[in-house]
Amino acid sequence: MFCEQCEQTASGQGCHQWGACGKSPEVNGVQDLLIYCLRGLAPVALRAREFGISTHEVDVFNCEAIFATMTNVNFDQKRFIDYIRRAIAYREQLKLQIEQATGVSQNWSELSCYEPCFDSSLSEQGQDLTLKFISQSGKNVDIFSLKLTVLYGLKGVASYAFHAQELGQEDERVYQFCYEALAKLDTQDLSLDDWVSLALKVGEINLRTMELLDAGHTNTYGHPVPTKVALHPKAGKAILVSGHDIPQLEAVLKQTVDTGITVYTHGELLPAHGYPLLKKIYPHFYGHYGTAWQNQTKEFAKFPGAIIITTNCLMPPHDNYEDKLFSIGPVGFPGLNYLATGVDGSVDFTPAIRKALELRGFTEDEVAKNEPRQVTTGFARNAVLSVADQIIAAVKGGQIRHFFLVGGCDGAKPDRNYYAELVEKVPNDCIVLTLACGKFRFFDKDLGHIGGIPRLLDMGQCNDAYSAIQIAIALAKAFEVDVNQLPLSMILSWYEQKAVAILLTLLHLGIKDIRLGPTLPAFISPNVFKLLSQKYNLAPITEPDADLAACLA
Ligand code: FS2
Ligand code: SF4
Repeated sequence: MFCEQCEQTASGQGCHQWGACGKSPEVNGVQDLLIYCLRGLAPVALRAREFGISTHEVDVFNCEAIFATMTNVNFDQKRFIDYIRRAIAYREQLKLQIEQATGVSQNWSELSCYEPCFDSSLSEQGQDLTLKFISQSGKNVDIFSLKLTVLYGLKGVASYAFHAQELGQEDERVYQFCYEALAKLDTQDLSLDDWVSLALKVGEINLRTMELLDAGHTNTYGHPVPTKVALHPKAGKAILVSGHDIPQLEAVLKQTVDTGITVYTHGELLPAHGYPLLKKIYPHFYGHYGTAWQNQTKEFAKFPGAIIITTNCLMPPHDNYEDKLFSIGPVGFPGLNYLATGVDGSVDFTPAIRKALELRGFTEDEVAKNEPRQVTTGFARNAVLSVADQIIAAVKGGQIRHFFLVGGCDGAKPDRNYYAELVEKVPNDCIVLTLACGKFRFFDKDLGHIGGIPRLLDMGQCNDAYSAIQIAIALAKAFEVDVNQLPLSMILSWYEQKAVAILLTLLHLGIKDIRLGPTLPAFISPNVFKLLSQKYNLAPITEPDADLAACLA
């Protein structure tokens, strides 16, 4: 197998025997085959679009299928075989529609005519095709590195586009680009500069996609407001919802009204508490349980209710909680309870609700043992910019010296303690902005206030990088400087491909001096990294003291 798409890739060089995430070579092979089939579907979908043929169903499928191949989303071979069948069926259906529309038979590339053999190992076919892709592209390591950057960034874009369309937010440009980028992976004649431009284009399209998702969330649930979230449970039956999918969280809330079940968030769903309409409509939407994804095997085992995982990051489930864990959408694991999406796009959560009612829930005794604890979330762009005057005055008056955006993914590696240590050491006259699951290393720290402004501001999920960007742009405008001249340092942690897309967005915006860790992506070749450091001063994290000193210099 060959996979180096995430930060925990084996020995920092690539998973070749078995995925460090738990992905088997067989699953990796069918994922590769699916991507190959989607690359063959892409030129057909682009041609169909030229002839005005509607591709909407295929557009959504394309995003979902790409999303399923992201790290910690789906480990179930059967589901990938189904996606492969559908990719081929959509491709052939579109070809037929094109021929009917034009009246002429079309010439298609070998890639767009490829038929997998369903009677022999699809996984081996995927592996062979990947070896071919490596040998075709691998002659130039830097171009290969950029091709992987485009593909991995595209996975992030597709996942956000999938979420945005669930909320009715779509943009033809995003779908079109997904096909264009997939089709370009097949080209051999692009220069290094062309590939750099394409990687930055992924970042540009990702910005638009995150904007769509932001509009979907804020139009549906209102702009986030600072909200205190209980970290201690309350007595009674319980459901825990993990992942990133807020509309699916709402569907759970809707279906549990009057059941006596209390709904908790886990991981990247913590910021959902900041959306005022969810809180207003659903009084049983109560608190947050647990921390970041890599702690789920311990946290899920202890949770005394049903658990629903809506997106990444799913870890291979352990026997002691597998029966109360349910997945939906693109998420899957062999043998895991899967709640399929109906034709109307809805999920029936009855089996999870039934399981929650069977389980004991939190007992009074258990609750009494937990000290009341809470955190505050909801400092997205509207909330922060509503006090922009106060912030600007505090910066001008010297009360606020610097802002640190410490955001991104968490993971199991011990060197991720860097981020907690850095936040602890940030001087008292500085503000820490944070987002995504990396914050769970310090999210409950009391850093105090500067003139009424909390020193730790949780802006939301990874996709709320959009909010952080809007705040930076607004502050730069207010100070009449370029974003790079703001007293702002970005210290990011990456793990999976949503983070790759976000990094490309920041580079597309010309943001410089980003510090990235805990390690650099294995798929970035030394020359490509050199190029990015020269142009953007992108640098690896070092030690908290040294990095803080450099940022404040
Ligand atoms: Fe965290 Fe995992 Fe958010 Fe990433 S829950 S590392 O996929 O998307 O951030
Ligand atoms: Fe390895 Fe990450 Fe790929 Fe899993 S997703 S196989 S850990 S590189």
